[in-house]
Amino acid sequence: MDQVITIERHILEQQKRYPKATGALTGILYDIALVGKLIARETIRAGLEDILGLTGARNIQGEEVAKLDRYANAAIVRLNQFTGRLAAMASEEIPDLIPIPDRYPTGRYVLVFDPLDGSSNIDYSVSIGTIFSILRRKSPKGEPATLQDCLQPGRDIVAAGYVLYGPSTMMVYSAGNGVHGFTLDHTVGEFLLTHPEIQIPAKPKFYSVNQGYEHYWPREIQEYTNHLQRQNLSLRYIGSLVADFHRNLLGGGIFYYPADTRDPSKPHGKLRLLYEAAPLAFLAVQAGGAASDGTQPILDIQPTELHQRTPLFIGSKDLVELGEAFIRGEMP
Ligand code: FDP
Repeated sequence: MDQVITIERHILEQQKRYPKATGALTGILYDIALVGKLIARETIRAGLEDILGLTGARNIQGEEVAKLDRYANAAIVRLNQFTGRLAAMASEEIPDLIPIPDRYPTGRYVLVFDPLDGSSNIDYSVSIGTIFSILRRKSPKGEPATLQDCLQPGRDIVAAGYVLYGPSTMMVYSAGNGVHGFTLDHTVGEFLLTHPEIQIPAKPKFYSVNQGYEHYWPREIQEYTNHLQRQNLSLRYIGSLVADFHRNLLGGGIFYYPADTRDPSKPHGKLRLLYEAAPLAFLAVQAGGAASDGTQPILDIQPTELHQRTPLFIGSKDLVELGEAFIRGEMP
């Protein structure tokens, strides 16, 4: 490594591009890096301490809440609620908007996050991650934030990213000027720039989908998958969106989670628009890729609910567009 660049320095350099910046966005990104280190510390100790397993509760999605999920959610809320930078937060784990308590000042941004994506993998020591996006509030400053502050299309995201807890801990983010990846050096406790200006490779290597559900897919998705197999792509599916996305971001490929007929209560697939699909779509586009729900760019979707689901096709642009073509019935 020629030059050692910490995430703090990198974020600060990015801020200098905007002479009018107040430093609030920079502060939020710092805090996410910090909370990422705290969560990484807990994931490393999982198994040694009583932190594996389920809490016995179910979240808004009806999914079982793992203890680490609960820890990660509480850590993010606690660290961000008193800084005066945020007007509100929204989390996968919490049914409604998370207001900033009256005793603390409020700011110009909202933070939307999935504290621990892929959490059904925790007990098996498989990579998991925290996904986030930061938006400018729409409601007037000084008044309580509203749900509409969070219900903004991905095009309005100011910054987004994730922290991946894998063999190494990485933070990948974009504030609209490329995608940059940092690896946590545990010996000094710093995220160091290891992957500047990430671009999805032109030649894709992987396709990633839960092929166990193939029989529940519409015919065009089955045909699309058969087509990808004939392109000599390797199948890689971790079952942790953030880890699957990260691999394909660096290696090239597509991840998709289409709508299927397994569960009639989930006609739009499983993944959540606001804190899974939209932030990753923002990164994919910044890295020269694309993200679609099969008919339109993810970034164009106007959310109507906090926990709304969407089909997702994300990664290499050509493969995303090919998926859309199959869905329109235009097979090559
Ligand atoms: P998980 O249920 O473990 O939290 O969004 C949830 C998610 O994981 C994604 O991270 C992952 O890509 C997907 O669900 C896996 O779902 P399947 O088990 O249905 O493949």
